[in-house]
Amino acid sequence: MRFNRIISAVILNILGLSSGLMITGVSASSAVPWQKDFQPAVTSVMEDVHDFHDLLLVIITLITVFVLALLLYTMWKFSAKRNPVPSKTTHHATLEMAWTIVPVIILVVIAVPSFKLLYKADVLPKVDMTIKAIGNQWNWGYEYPDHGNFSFVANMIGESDLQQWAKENKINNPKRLLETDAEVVVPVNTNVRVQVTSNDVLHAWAVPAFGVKIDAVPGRLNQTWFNVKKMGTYYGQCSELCGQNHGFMPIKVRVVSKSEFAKWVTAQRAAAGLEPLKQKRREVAKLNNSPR
Ligand SMILES: [Cu+2]
Repeated sequence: MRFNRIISAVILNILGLSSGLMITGVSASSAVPWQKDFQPAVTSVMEDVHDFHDLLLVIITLITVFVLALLLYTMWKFSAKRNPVPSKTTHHATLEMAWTIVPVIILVVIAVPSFKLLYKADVLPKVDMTIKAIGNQWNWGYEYPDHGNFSFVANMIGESDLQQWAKENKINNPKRLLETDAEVVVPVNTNVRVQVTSNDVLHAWAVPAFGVKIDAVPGRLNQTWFNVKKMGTYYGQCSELCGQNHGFMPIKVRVVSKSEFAKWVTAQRAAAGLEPLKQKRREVAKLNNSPR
C-alpha cells in the first residue's frame, strides 16, 4: 500500500491539504499547526486506517476526474452550436448495465478492506493486560485491574499553570490543553485492552495515533484494544460533546519499555499502599505448592 500513500500524498499536496507530514515521516504525537493529514500511526490498526484512507482517496480522485472529463466533453461536444439537432435516444441497455455494474464493483472493492479493518479494530486479540478509562465531567479516571487495581484521575493542566508545571517537571514545549497531571502508562509491543465507561454523561476515549476512538457510556462497559509499536508520549482528547468543559479533558498516554512499566507499576502500587507484585506472586506460588 506504499504506492497509495505516495499517490495520496501527491493528491493532498496538489489540493494544498498536506502538512507534508507523511512524506517526510516526521513523528508527531499530537496534532501540529496546519496539519490536515493523520498523525503518524503507531499501531497496526492505525496503519490500516492510513492505507484505507489512501485507497479511498485514489478511488474518489479517479472518479472525480473521470466525471469532470465526461462533463466537459459533453458540454463541448453537445453544445447548441455544435449539435443543433439533438438525438432522441432515451435508452441504451449496455450503457445502463455498465453504469450500474461498475459502481457496484467499486463498492465491493471498497467494502472488502473496510470490513477487514472494522473486524480488526473491533475484535480483541489475546490481551496481555487491561486498563479501564472512566469518563467524568471533566477528567478521566483510570484503573489497572491486572496490577492490583490501583487507580488515579488525570486532570488537564490549565493554561495559567502550564509553564510553571512544565518547569517543575522539566518538560520542554508543554502542549496546551493536552497535558495532564497524571499519565496513562502502558508497555510497548503489548496487547492492551481498554475498557471504557462513564460516571455521568457520554464521553469518548480517543487517541488518534493508536486508531482508537470509543464511546464512554454511563452504565455500560465498552472495550477496544491497541498495541503500540513505538515508545513515546501520545495525546488524545474526549471526542464526544459532553458539556461545557468537553475541550478540557485530554488523554495523555506514555508508552514505555516493559521494564520501565514494571518500575512504574511498583511505584503506583507503593503509593496506593499495595504490596509489591513479586512478593505477592511468591505467596501465591507458595499457596499453590502447599499440600491441601
Ligand atoms: Cu467528555
